[in-house]
Amino acid sequence: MIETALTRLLGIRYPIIQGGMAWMADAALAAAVSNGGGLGLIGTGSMDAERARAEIRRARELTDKPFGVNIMLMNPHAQAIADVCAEEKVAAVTTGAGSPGKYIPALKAAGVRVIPVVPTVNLAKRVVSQGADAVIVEGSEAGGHIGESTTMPLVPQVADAVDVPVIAAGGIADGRGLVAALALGAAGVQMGTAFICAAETNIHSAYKDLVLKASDSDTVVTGRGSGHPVRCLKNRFTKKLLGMEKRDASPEEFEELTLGSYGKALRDGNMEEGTFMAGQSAGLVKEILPAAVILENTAAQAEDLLKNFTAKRGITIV
Ligand code: TUI
Repeated sequence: MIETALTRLLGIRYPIIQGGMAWMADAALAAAVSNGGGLGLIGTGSMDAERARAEIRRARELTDKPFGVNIMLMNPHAQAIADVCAEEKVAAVTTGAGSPGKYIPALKAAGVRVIPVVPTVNLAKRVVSQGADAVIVEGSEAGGHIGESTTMPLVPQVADAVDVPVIAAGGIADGRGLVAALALGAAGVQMGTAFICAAETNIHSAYKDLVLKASDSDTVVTGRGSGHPVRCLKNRFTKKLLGMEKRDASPEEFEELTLGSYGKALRDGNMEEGTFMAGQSAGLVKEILPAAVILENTAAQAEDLLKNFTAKRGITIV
């Protein structure tokens, strides 16, 4: 068993948090991850406050383990959802796509652990000074909305700069990634892409098939020009978007095209017009497994590797 500052902070079995994937991470997935020993999250990026409350209550019926809520800060309902999280006293809130300072005091007063996703050392320092209990350091290998820096150099720099547990995210989908994260100074990992293919994730099967078939070079970042970089699986739609970026298409043109493209991927498996967000670790995801098995396999591989590291890697320390 790998116990870290993260397992102790949240009272969970494995040092693994599920990504807060908007449109995808509902009560069923969150409860499956929490029942499996990780921290499950309800991704509220596409919800309003009452829908978020309903999902929280549904998750409570499905698990008696701690679970959390991800608040996507570009969601116009972010404040109301934060209020609901405080009222419902969820175990933890993670935030993404913005700076969560104004939400931290009320959440902490309600006993909610606040764990912002940060893409830079500066934002990590700022949120810790504002009271964050831990930070998720997300490199640009991750799927969805991303920052600039990659996981490998970013995690140790944040670990050196803050005195709260650091959770590494971006490019991690197995026990080797977990061990690497621990070596970089993290107390655990967040995995999103690995859970796209959890049996409990309720999306169109074509989405899961795309992830299962993906190789190392099958993701691409769109929107770098517009300041909203999003990593997703390559398809005809991303080709079209990148073409529009080359000819400097207007923001309105982009909005018209991208609006609804997430639903088209998740609900309809529409390869022509869908945005299939996924990280570079898609190439590591090979089968559909229950969330509990994904967690168990990751932790077991990490534990074995940590115990027998030098022998397994053919390293002799002379
Ligand atoms: O939030 C994510 N990943 C997401 S959110 C999302 S929903 C969406 N869909 C389409 C377009 C945009 C969003 C899909 N994937 N990850 C966490 C994350 N947060 N990555 C980067 C950041 C971030 C960026 C800037 C966090 C803070 C930040 O702060 C800027 C500031 O205010 O200082």
